[in-house]
Amino acid sequence: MSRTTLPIFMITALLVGEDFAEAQQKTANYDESKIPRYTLPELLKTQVGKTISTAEAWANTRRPELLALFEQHVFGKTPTAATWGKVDFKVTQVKNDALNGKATRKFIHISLPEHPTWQGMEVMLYIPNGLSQPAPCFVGPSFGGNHAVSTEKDVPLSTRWMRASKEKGVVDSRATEDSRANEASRWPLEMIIAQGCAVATYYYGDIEPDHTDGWKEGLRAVLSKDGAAAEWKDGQWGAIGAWAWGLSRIADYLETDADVNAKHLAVIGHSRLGKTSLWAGAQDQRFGVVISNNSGEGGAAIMRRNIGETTAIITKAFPHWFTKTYTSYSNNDAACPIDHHMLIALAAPRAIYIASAVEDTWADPKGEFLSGLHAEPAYTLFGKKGYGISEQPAIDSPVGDSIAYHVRTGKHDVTSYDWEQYLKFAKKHLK
Ligand code: GTR
Repeated sequence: MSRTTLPIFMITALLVGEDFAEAQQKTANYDESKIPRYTLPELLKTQVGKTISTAEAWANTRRPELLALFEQHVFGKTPTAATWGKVDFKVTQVKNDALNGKATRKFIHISLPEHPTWQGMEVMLYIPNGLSQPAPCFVGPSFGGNHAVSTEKDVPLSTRWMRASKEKGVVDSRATEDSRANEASRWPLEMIIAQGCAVATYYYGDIEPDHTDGWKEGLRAVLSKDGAAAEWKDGQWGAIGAWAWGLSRIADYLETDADVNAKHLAVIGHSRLGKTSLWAGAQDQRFGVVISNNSGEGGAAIMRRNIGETTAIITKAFPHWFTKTYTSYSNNDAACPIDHHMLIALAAPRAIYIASAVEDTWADPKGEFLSGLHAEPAYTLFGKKGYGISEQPAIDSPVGDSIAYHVRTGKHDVTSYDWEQYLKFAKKHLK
């Protein structure tokens, strides 16, 4: 039988990675009435059945317990500082008249001197000029590298592995001159700078190429005592954990940069990098604001809803994003001791913004809304307010206080509408 005569379900079975996920987008369930009944694990009840009723008990008992559950079942455990050792920051360039004189642009090379086989990460930082005080700063990873985020032609092209994309000018898994600014619409630098905020970003592939075998060439293999020969075991960190680690190392650097107020950091990410930003924000409390843009399954969406992307699909398409154990919840979500409202609650009492797009049904906008709603009891313990409503709001009508949400018009993307909300939100909460 030739491949073209194979039935569709058999062709799908042959696909892997991004292609598999894309094929599933066409056949997934998008019908609310077909979601099986589910019960969410209780946010304020510990594993031994103790009810959490104070902020103190949340901080000392439930938060550490939930963090450990997310390590064990979803993202894997981030190694401790003793594993990676010293972190070196080298400011490799400072340009005082970036963005037509409106900003100072710095490049910072972050490396691990005790692990020289890791090539390190290249951070690009824009700081508004003319401020009388250190700037609050957004910290987020990019899909395409610094040259893709910025419209400035003198930003060095990343030389690392890139996902195949003709439209993004990627040739033989490498960026080319045609790759410049392909992500600029998602990073409206002038708008952010004009609001008095700084932005620090790095290419997620600096940590690990985003494919099933990528870890062998990335930080996870470098830090493992068995190197690329290691077999990944239950509970060990996946790629999302490693990318999130990169965000915390940027926070480390920012603590040394007098132009930035490292007490006013907002972590942000889109899609798989939104899952990354949530996990970075859950672990690292230096991020006073956490932003999830269309993070979907494995991010803000409730995993038990089985609508759009499911645990079964994501762990088959992208097993490397998670710890191995997560795959065992494929078609078995009810057995997982957590759901993703708990990931949102791990930001408490810090401010968190969840954003959906109405056409992004793959990411389950309603499930993203619900995780924020069901995270609210953790915020209440601290006297903080959540959405203030219990039904998903109308399109383009942001709601909420310390937990905020919007579903905007349009597709899976980051737009200036999203950024307008994030800027207002960050300025309100980073005080
Ligand atoms: C999709 C994946 C989603 C989302 C997205 C992205 O293929 O199924 O979970 O992360 O990729 O990162 O763009």
